[in-house]
Amino acid sequence: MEFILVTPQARPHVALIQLNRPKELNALNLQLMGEMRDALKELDDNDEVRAIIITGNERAFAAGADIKQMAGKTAIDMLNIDQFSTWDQIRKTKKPIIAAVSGFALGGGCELAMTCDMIVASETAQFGQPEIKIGVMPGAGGTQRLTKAIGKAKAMEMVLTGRFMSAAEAEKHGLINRVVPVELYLEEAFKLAGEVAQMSPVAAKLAKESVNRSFETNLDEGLHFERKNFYLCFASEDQTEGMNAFVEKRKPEFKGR
Ligand code: DAK
Repeated sequence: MEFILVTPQARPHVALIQLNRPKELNALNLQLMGEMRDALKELDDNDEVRAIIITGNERAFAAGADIKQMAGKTAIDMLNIDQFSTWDQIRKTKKPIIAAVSGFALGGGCELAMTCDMIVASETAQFGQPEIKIGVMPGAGGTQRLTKAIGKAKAMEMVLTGRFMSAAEAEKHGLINRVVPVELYLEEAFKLAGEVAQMSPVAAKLAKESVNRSFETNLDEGLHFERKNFYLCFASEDQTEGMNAFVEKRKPEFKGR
């Protein structure tokens, strides 16, 4: 891996992926995104990993797709490169992913953070979809996920003007989970990931899938989907362990089976 650093056991059962193109503010070139896709697939298949953190550095989570790499492309180049399969693969990761964001999370960087399941931000984080300023528009879910997270008015303003949103504002409008001082944002993400990693990995996967389904379907279908996943939990050893531990007044030991 050239543009990301992967630590499968950064903390017990918690993996860390760090974007590592600091000079380019972690601009997401094709190679970086391919590495991200492969790393997530590996971590998703690794039974020891129960939660994943994606982070950048203090100055930038990611300042968007690599504009220098995109600048000369034609529509057919973009079609043939088919970046969407990479982004779709990221979206299909079954384990919970937390974005730990400091500094710029712009364009594809904001979209990458929103593809994650939760976002912890530093006070210096800035979110934005500034593609309009370079003559395009969001292409990796920005118009959809941002709108669902913060509502039409605010999303429209960000997408149409390219205006950045501060971490405080992003928290106020429900885009992110929490804001902490810059020296604490990664630690806070580890804390949150650590909490998730203590839960049943089976239930966590099924719950993540069910919450995400709510974005894709109507209430009736969503409830139906939730119900099936709820039943499926009862096929797991973790369900037996979790309920027995409660009755026996002890801490459960989940195994992900
Ligand atoms: N791409 C390439 N290089 C970038 C970059 C980017 N997005 N952002 C920053 N850099 C580079 C700068 O060119 C500069 O490099 P050098 O000149 O030193 O070689 C270096 O990073 C430091 O940046 P600045 O000198 O500009 O630093 P400042 O602090 O002055 O400004 C900034 C920081 C973040 C405000 C500024 O760099 C900026 O405006 N960056 C561009 C932000 C942007 O427009 N982002 C959206 C890009 S479009 C898709 C998936 C995703 C996408 C599209 C399709 N598919 C699945 C099909 C996504 C599209 C986008 O994200």
